[in-house]
Amino acid sequence: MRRVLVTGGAGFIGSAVVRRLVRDGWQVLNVDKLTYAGNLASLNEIDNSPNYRFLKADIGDASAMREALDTFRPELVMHLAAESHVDRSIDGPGDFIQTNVVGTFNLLQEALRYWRALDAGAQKGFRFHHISTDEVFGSLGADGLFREDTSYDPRSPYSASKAASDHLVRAWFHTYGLPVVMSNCSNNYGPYHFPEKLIPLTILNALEGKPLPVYGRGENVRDWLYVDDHAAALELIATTGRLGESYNVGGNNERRNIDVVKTICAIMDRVVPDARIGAREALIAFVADRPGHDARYAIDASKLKDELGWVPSETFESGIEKTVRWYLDNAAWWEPLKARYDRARLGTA
Ligand code: NAD
Ligand code: TDX
Repeated sequence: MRRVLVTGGAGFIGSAVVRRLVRDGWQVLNVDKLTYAGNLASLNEIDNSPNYRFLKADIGDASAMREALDTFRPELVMHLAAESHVDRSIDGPGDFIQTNVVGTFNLLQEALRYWRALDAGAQKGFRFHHISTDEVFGSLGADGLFREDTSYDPRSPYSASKAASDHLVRAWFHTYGLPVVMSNCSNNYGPYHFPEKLIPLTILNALEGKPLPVYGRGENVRDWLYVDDHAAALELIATTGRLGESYNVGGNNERRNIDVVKTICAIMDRVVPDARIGAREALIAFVADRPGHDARYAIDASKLKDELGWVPSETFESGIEKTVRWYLDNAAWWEPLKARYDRARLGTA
């Protein structure tokens, strides 16, 4: 049976990847520190599977990573663990440098040591897949798309830390021959998304009749991809992507933030009308802009389509409807997280 070590598997995308890999017959070891963003409840549907194991550990802990690799003996490492929220990186960049840069360095060192000690056959089959973001490419004007050869131009502490990690991974391929493959994806959305991010925050505040914060004038554009489409792309890239290559992942779903928020309001008004709240668009509150707010992200995913045959299965319209309905049906998952998030925002936590 194929064995994969996933870092960050208790997070939003990592949990979608773990659920998918277990369903696809992989033996999975999920290594996660369980920061505020890690949540084992996102793995309830597979955590009784004999093919799934969990290890609470920090990717920055060399001896823990060494032991995990040596005892589990994976043929694939999928590295998703990261600090992921741009606003938090502005308020406190230290954790981003520690996990995204130093943690990735540490994991690369341990993966290299593990890979070098494998026999020739196992060495050939081993891969390290580094999962990254389109934010490393910076900010687009009205035209153009991010391609794999677009120059790096990160602008937030988060994207700079992810760019640094991408450079490290490439260096370990060219310098030491570690068999790596990389991917850079656009904004994900879908079930199990932590309620600090735009889409779940908007859904839950709209449900509760609270203000819907839109930064600046809401003109910034993001390219949205349903999380399960990303998970499918990641399994494909991890197993069949060319070594040393990177693949851009995106769904051709560019939307201005204000249009995303209005779309969610319209779905909520239709699916859960509430006379006390009325039309939810009235809840939109334009607030101070994010410092250094990137204007537009948009992905050219043609390399992934042409080489590996990946295409997304959800449109933004189908995916956002599914996502709203998931949050309405899964209050037990988000209620404790949202309550903690609201208290922290109000400074009462
Ligand atoms: P997330 O914040 O939801 O989850 C991150 C997970 O990593 C959490 O479970 C957390 O506990 C764990 N973690 C954090 N620090 C750790 C450490 N030091 N050691 C071990 N585990 C640690 O993030 P996400 O949105 O699921 O993103 C996953 C990956 O995908 C990240 O690398 C991110 O940069 C990348 N990415 C995210 C998006 C997106 O839209 N969310 C888009 C493109 C790429
Ligand atoms: O309250 C809000 N109001 C608002 O207008 C929040 C939280 C966000 N925004 C804006 C900022 C962005 O333009 O919405 C857009 C999306 O914001 P986030 O959900 O914070 O995502 P973003 O900053 O684009 O980054 C996400 O996608 C790329 C992930 O958090 C990253 O980990 C990933 O790399």
